[in-house]
Amino acid sequence: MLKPQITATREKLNLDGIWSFALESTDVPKPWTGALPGKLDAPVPASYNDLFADSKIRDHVGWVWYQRTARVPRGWAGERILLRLDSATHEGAVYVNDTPVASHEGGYLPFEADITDVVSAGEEFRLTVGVNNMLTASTIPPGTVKTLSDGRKQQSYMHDFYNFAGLHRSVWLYSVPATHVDDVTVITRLDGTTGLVDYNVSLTGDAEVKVSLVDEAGTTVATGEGASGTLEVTDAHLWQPGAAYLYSLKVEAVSDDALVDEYRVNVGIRTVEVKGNQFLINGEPFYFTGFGKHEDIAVIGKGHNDAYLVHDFQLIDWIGANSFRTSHYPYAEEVMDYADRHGIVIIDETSAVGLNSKISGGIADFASMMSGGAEGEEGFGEAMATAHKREIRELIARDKNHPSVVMWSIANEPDTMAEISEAYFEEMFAYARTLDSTRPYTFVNVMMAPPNVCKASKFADVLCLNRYYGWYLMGGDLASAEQGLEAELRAWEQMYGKPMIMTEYGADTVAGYHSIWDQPWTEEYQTNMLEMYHRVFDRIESFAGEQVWNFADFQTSSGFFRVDGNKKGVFTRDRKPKAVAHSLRSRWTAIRDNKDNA
Ligand code: BDP
Repeated sequence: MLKPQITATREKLNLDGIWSFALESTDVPKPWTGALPGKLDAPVPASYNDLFADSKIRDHVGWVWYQRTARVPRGWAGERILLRLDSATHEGAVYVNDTPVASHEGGYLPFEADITDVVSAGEEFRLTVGVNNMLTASTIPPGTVKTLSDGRKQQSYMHDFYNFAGLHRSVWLYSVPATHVDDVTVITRLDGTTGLVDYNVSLTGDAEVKVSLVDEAGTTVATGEGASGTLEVTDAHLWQPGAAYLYSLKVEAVSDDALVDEYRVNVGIRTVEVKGNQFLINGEPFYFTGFGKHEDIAVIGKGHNDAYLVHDFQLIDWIGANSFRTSHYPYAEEVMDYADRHGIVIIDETSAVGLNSKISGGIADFASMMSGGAEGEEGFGEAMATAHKREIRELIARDKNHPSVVMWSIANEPDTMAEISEAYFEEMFAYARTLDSTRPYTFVNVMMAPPNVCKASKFADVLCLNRYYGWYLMGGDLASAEQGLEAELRAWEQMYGKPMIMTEYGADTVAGYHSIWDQPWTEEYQTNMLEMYHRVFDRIESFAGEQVWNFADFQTSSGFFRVDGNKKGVFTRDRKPKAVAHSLRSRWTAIRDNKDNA
C-alpha cells in the first residue's frame, strides 16, 4: 500500500492534533456519527490510556470515539479524495458525516477509504473514528474479555506489553488523480558491480508508465518504459548496513504526452540471502547486533513520536548496534523510512504475539498455573489462521520496498510444542512465501520448545531464539546458565545447521540497584549475564546475531510479577543508560570497527 505523498500530481493534508474524544457508552453507542457530547479531548497520534486521570478510561474495554472536522482543499475538485489512517489499534471504524466509509481489523497497519463521493472540494465534513481495543480469540494478537458480576468488562492477554490503544499514528487526507499509480514493487539484484532494479507498477486507469532512477546527487542513472521492467545501474552504490545509500525511483503515468500521475519510491540496492549457516547481505556475512524494541513511551504510550524516533536511533548508533526487531508488531512507517535512510537493519515482525497460553511475560505455565487451564486457548484454528494471514499480507504489502527490512518474522513465541502448530506453521510459511520470495522468513522460538520439541523450526530459514538462562531458568546461577545455554545452542546447530540469532536475552534490572554478588535485578547482574551469553555466542559457529531484550524498559499490564512494567531495558523508559549499555557499547563498537576495517 502506497503512502500519501506530495508530488506534481498529488497533495496531502495532515489531520493530527487535538480531536474530541469519548468512550462508547449507552449515551454514545456504536455507530455514532453526531457531534460527541462532553469536553474530553485527545491528541492524535497517541494512546489514550495514560492521558487522563481517570481509571475508567484507562481500563475501558471496547470502542472509543475520536472526532474532528476537516475541510477538503478547494483545489482538489476533480481529484480522487482519500482518507488514510496509519493505524487504529486494534480495530477502526470511520465515518464521514453520517456515512460509514471504512473499517479495519489489526491495530498496527494502515488502511484507507476513497471518500470522493461523500465530500466536496472546499467543504467541511465531520470525521468520526471509532477505535476498539478488544482482543479476543479471533484477533491477532489474541486475548479474552470477561464480563464481571458488576457488569465491567475485563481484558486479559498473553503478551507482555500493555494493551495501549487509540490512534497511534497519523491520519491523512490526500488526493490522487483519477488515473493513478496504485502500487509499486521494487526488487533489487546484483550482477557483479551492476545493480539490477526490477520494478512493477500497477495503475488504476489507462496510461503509459515511465520510470527513472535518480541517485543521491540528483543524476538520473537509468530510465525505463512500461509497467514492469529491469533498470541497470552500472557501478551501483549499494545500500549497506551502517552505510545507507538511496536512489529515488520516479514513476510517471503519462497520457498523450501529458503527465497524469507521479509517485516516488526510495530504492536501496542490496541483496539478502541465507547460505548454509550464514546470513548474507550483499554477499557478505552479516552479524546482527542490537535489540528487540517496543513502541512505548511515558504518557504517549504507543503513539508515534518523531523526537523519540531520532533519539532512539542516536542511541542505537552510540551503542554500536546495527539492527533491531520490530517486536512484537509492525512499527510506524516513519521508523521504517528512517532505518532505510540510516542503514539500520530490521527484522520485521507481525503482531502475532501471545499465541501461546503456556507462557506469560516469559514465565512458563503462568497462565495455566493461575487459571488452572489454558485460558485464551491458542487454538491455531480457522479464525486465527485467517487473521494471521491478513497480518502477514498487509505487513508485506506495506513494507516490501524497504531495503532496511532483511527478514520477515511471522510470529513471536507461538506454542510450537503443540502438535497442531506443525500444520499451522507449514501453512503460514507457505502462504508468506507466495507474497515475497526475496527475503528469508523466520518466527521467534520460545524457550519451552527446544530443538527436539519445536514443530515449526524446520519451516524457518533462520533460527531466532529467545532464551532466559540465568533469569527464568537457573536465575542467579550464571555458571549453570552458561552450560545450559551452550548445550542447547549446540543441539540446535547440530540438528539444523541454519544461521541462529538470539532475538531475546535479558535480565530485569532496576537502575541504581547494585551488588557485588550475582544478585538478579542489579545492574551488575544484567552486565554479567549478558557477558556470559556473549562468551557462549562467540563459541558457536552458526551464530549470526544477538539482539538484547529490550532496548528500553516498557509498560506491561499490571500484575504482581512486574513492577511498573518490564525492566529488561538496556536503557530506562526515559532512555538513560544502565551499566550494561557501556559493556554492550564496547563489544558492539569493536564488532562494527572490525567490520569497517575488514
Ligand atoms: C518473552 C517475550 C517478551 C517478554 C519477555 C520477558 O517474547 O515479549 O517481554 O519474554 O519476559 O517471552 O521479558
